[in-house]
Amino acid sequence: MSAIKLYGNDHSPWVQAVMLGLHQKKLEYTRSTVPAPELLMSWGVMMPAASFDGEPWELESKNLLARIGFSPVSAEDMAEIRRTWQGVLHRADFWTRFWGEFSLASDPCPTQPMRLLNNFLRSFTVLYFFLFIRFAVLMGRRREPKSYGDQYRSWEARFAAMQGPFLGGDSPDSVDLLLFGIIQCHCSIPVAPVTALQTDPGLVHTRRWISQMQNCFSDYPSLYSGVYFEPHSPPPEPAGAIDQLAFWLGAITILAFFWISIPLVVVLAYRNRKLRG
Ligand SMILES: N[C@@H](CCC(=O)N[C@@H](CS)C(=O)NCC(=O)O)C(=O)O
Repeated sequence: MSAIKLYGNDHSPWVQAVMLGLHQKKLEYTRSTVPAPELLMSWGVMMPAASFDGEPWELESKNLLARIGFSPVSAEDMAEIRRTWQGVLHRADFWTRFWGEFSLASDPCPTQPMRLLNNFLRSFTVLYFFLFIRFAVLMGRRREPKSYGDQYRSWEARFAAMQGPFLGGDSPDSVDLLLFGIIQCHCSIPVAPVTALQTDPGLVHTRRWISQMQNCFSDYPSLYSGVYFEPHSPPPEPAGAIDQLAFWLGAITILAFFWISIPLVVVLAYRNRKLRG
């Protein structure tokens, strides 16, 4: 594979899984936090999406992982992975925290003018996800479990029974990457599941697996969990001051033009749902 383009923000669990996979396979790729026009026209701001060697953009993290050489994921495993996403709707409890953390997750483009433009434009995707989460909360989609540790019980049993250090054996495979991607998401704007994962006495093997994943990805630049789990590591490099400024200018602009940006969010979200059935 000579050219891989990835679209997505590293706060997304599914984007994280693909980034981890690309990192593990040592595949070179470019990433943008702004969707290419043709992608925006077809799928809105849905992430991750990747284009391999100039081919049309493809969606679905598990398919993208399969495309770069990881194993297929069963529907049962996928459902069990998704169950560990509880708590994610708390990310937008405080708008200052939500927007503040996203202001630090810079677009990675190496060329400064392009990066500034992307940081300006990506504020729209942040508005999209902010409204998306607030709407889900408003519609009563957030359920408070007795313990956020419970969503990891079935995984704890699997971690206790596994032969090698990872579910994939000697090295992480798709299920490790997708599951770890969700943990990166929980840690990118820390929510209650992080405390449960740190302290629940019944999640000893889960914590051991997290440490093994962190050892394996010690040189991965978007490792948000390193702050919370051993072996500890610093958080990802925050955006520079000018990049943050570009992001906030973008945020102010889209809020000033809310009569355009908010209906656009609604149209894109609705169309995405319709297209994906
Ligand atoms: N099944 C997809 C899920 C991707 C997904 O839900 N991405 C979120 C960001 S974390 C998104 O872009 N949502 C936009 C929307 O649903 O309109 C995958 O595994 O890639």
